[in-house]
Amino acid sequence: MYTLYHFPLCPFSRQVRIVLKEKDVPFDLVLENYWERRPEFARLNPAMAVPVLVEEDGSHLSESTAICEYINEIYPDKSFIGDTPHHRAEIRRLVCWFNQKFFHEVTNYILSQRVLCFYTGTSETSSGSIRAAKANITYHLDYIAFLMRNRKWLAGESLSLADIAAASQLSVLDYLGDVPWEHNQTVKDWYALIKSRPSFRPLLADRISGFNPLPHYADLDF
Ligand SMILES: N[C@@H](CCC(=O)N[C@@H](CS)C(=O)NCC(=O)O)C(=O)O
Repeated sequence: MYTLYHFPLCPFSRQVRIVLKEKDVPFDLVLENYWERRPEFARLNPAMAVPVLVEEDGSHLSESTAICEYINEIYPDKSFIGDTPHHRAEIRRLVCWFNQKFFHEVTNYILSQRVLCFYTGTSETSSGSIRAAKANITYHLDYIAFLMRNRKWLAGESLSLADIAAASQLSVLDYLGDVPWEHNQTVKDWYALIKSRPSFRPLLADRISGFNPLPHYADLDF
């Protein structure tokens, strides 16, 4: 049995949780408040970041993409990283887009200004960051809609790690009520599809103290 060190509103932890569930791989979750910087956690991942996947023999892996690709390789049925070199390259490009660009332009601003400030007892330092995130997200929603003009899913005709990466970022923001779904119906429909998958259900049941999601968060017909 695997153990996943995670934080419920960490998009990278969510990505790994979805992949494990999609593959029907059983795992236990351990809550890691990563800002506490526990020495025991540093021994699992010197970068002090969640997620970390620990195997039964004690070996451990970090970095969400490395973990997801590792799981995909060990459980190759229903691959999420494409079937041709070109398709794989496109999936990896988009995973990178959402894990880096989207995260740094949107999710990280909101997470650090709202959630981390709350848990660490520091006051919000920059309302400008939240304003920037709210402006930036509309460009990313437009980009998702652009990708879907000729595709069923973000990187092609089947669900891939690109969709899982994008939906993980958006689900964190949706929990906090920060996704302007009215901005683009195509994106909303795509998210409704991925949100209705059984692998997504545990995420919709997540609750963290101090922050209640809006009622539509767990509603499949939002
Ligand atoms: N590149 C890493 C990013 C993980 C990450 O940034 N996790 C955040 C929580 S969402 C974290 O633990 N940050 C703590 C830190 O960077 O000190 C991955 O994909 O796993």
